[in-house]
Amino acid sequence: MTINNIVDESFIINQNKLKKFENKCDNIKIGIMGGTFDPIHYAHLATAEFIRDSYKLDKILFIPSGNPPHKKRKITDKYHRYNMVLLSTINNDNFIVSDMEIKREKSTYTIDTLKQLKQIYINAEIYFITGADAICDIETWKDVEENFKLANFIAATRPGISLLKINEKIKDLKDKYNANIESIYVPSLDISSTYIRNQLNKNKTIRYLVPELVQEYIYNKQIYNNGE
Ligand code: DND
Repeated sequence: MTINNIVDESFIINQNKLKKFENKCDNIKIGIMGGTFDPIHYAHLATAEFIRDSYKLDKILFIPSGNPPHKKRKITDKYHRYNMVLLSTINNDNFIVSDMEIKREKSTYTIDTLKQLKQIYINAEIYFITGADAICDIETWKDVEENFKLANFIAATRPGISLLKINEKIKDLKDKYNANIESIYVPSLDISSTYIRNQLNKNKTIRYLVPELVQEYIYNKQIYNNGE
């Protein structure tokens, strides 16, 4: 089977997961894993799984950003990034991918996503998952205070940023915005999308850093080999 066939199959499997989920989403806890995912890697997946288990979340919705306004560099085509998230989640019934930000033409802000999620999943409780770096930058996000009103936030540790620093930031956010936010220690995986792109630029290995299908997709589509 070619990688394009596997993407098509992943799309259908994901559509079925979404349909089933939307019919049965009352009084459930949904974790949201938003990201540029350029590319998605095992630290994203392990963090999401660890938090799903720790917080007894029913499902994790992966939401790849369409046009992330916070990224200054040129990012990879959104459909490639979306396809790689599909390929990464095909084997996990608890992981579902949403294309709501991919479909949005304008800049993708979390506040718009949370409002949309609240309309779709009316009686669900929403937990937005962020890594330590994202939580430290959260005050630069659009309508930061409103984000905190619409969702609980979970800030995961990430190599290089101590739990102490995260907890100081959380205290500050709670004081300023009355934010519902908690930190969680997740097993450290010192992997980043930047590191993976650099490895690819240097024609070096990315094996065991990303799911095999993602690696195959990257090589097949020849992304990340043009100095970006
Ligand atoms: P990133 O571009 O940082 O995602 O975006 C994270 C989320 O923030 C997305 O949903 C964005 O839409 C939202 N955001 C950012 C800026 C402004 C606004 C919204 C706004 O509304 O104004 P990455 O693909 O880089 O990473 C995805 C997640 O995984 C992040 O939370 C990151 O911290 C985390 N992560 C790790 N966590 C633990 N260990 C590692 C990690 N690598 C990435 N090794």
